[in-house]
Amino acid sequence: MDRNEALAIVQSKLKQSRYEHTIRVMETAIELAKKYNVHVKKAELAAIFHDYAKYRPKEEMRRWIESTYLPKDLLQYHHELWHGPVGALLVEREVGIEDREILEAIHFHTTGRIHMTTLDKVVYLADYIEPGRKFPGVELVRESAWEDLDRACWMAARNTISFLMSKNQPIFPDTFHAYNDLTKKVRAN
Ligand code: DGI
Ligand code: FE
Ligand code: FE
Repeated sequence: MDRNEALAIVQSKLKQSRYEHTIRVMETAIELAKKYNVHVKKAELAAIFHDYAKYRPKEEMRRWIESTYLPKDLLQYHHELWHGPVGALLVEREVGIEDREILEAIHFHTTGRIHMTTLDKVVYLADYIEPGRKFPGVELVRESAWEDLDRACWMAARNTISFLMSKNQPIFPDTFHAYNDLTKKVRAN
């Protein structure tokens, strides 16, 4: 699928501001993919579709999780965490993308996971550092992103966990798994 066809599909599913975020994630993911030798077209497509399910009604997402192979423990956590897994499912079913690496990068883009692939990391980090993001500490992550992919993802995971803890929010296990796994990699370097 080419870029313009993919963008036209997501544009019909997203608000304008979210579509503009998607374009910035795409541009950032392409640059990261070139830097870290990831398949550029896979990074482009995964980035374009990463928030595909962002505006699905909560009850529809709940039904997809209940009725498919998606992990049921998602239902015990905030519905903000559902659009990645449900997005991967719907991008396969509705758009016809079958590439597992792309679908997994979409699935795990919010939380990360243990043993993230380089494509997972590129999409996760592009979503975190795209130029429209204003999180506290994002500038340090942006600087690391062009030097050390694992370190930058580790910083993003750590910031996300700190932020959620400061709000007394529960943390999804994959978010911890990503952080723990990246901590080992960062220490090893
Ligand atoms: O969809 P985006 O807004 O572009 O970004 P995203 O998919 O990274 O979603 C970000 C939201 O997800 C943000 O509000 C923090 C939240 N989040 C990430 N990990 C966890 C989490 N929320 C909870 N409750 N638990 C997590 O582990
Ligand atoms: Fe998202
Ligand atoms: Fe996003």
